[in-house]
Amino acid sequence: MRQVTVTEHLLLHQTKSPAATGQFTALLYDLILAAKIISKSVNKAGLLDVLGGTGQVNVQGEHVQKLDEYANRVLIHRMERTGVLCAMASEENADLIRVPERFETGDYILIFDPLDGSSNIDVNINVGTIFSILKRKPGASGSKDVTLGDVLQSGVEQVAAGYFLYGPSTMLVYSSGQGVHGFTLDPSVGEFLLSHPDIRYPEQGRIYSVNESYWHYWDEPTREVVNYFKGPDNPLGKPYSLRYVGSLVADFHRNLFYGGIFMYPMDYRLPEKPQGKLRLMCEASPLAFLAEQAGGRATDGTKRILDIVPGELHQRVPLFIGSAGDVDAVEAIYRRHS
Ligand code: P6P
Repeated sequence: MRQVTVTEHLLLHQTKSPAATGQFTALLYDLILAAKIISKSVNKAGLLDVLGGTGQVNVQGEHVQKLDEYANRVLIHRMERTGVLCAMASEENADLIRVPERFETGDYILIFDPLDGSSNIDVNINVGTIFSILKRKPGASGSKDVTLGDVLQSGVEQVAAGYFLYGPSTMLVYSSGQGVHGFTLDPSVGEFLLSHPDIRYPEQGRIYSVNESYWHYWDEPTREVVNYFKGPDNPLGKPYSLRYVGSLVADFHRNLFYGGIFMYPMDYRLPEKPQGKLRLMCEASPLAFLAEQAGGRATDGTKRILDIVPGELHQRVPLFIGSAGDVDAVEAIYRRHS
């Protein structure tokens, strides 16, 4: 296949999406540089002193891994200098990250989970960086200081979204509203090259991904949803295969190619997490943007993920995401119970 770099692919598509400007290309270029730096450390995690935890607990109440913290620092350092952002938000930071006065700013807002699935790093399982790109609303505050109101936008407002997957190879999968495209990092030239143009979900799903250990904490409709995929009464005519890595980006990526559904329902295990574990703005929304661009769907069980307007930066949502027919089936079951 002729080697097409991300920049080349962007410029080609940019002519098709007038909303994208040189600013967007610059943003993605710096995001890719940050990912290359993170990828280098992830791939040598066993050899550097970056394994294990820092002993700290983050705003999510989760143990911060050294590589989490490192990836977060790399992204903030790189992206505050990109000159096109007015603000950032990270899964690792409680508050909005404003771009310091000494740097050029622009109209874009970057929201990211620097290293999702990081609890798997110590055992060499895929982890990923998830990102969501928004634009400051026209006529917004206009002044330098971005308000939270500028940032709390529904997923349908995203200009672009994607993820880097650090695994046997390092991949970038992203969409700027013109389909979903996959690029694989060629370490010998240090470039992401187009390897999976126009990714689409297979019509018929055959994999379901959920942590069934929470069975006793689910309500009746959720148990019926899971039974639907593990039983014979579905369009496949037999039980779907259960695949669950415990790393959202890895599970999402596999289902994108093989067809199926990833589920993280709400559960009653932890009173402070009645809406499940996954975050709307830095996990569910960006992946929902990709899912819909690839012909799939994403819901919280009753509402389209992209239509949910966040009430706060780290809002959590139940997530059912994947092949359209599978997500439709989930909503039909919850509707029947409501
Ligand atoms: P559980 C990783 O910590 C993560 O945020 C996602 O990457 C993953 O899908 C989920 O949590 C796994 O959570 O409760 O099944 O261990």
